[in-house]
Amino acid sequence: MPDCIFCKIVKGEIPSNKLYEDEQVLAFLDIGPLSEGHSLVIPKDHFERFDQCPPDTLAKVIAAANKLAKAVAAATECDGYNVLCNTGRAAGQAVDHVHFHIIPRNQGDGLFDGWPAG
Ligand code: IU
Repeated sequence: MPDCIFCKIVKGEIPSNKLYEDEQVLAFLDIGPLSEGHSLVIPKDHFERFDQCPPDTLAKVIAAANKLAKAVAAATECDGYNVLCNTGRAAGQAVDHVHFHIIPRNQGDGLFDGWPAG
């Protein structure tokens, strides 16, 4: 995908602050963090949407996110975190290369006020 910004990050054509990398998965700091430690976990292969990513690839991405979330939570000493995969413009997906956000949260930080309900 020549015009995909995340593919360019995978190929090293655009720099990123890498947090984790293996054959199939890359994790890096979000360039516009919602909180300290906001990270993205992506498959190296290009899939536009969550529902287009094959389950075995998804399993690798989630397994990496699982480890990374623990490390990010420990490093930032956050109270909690969100793991999010926006899919489609209506749901806030801006970059068309499937990615999971890990967003550290703290009590009263006001992020996502009103959501999730309760
Ligand atoms: P979204 O779920 O597609 O809305 O999230 C895209 C994220 O990618 C968003 O948080 C951006 O700050 C982030 N990002 C990035 O980390 N590096 C980039 O070069 C670009 C976007 I473009």
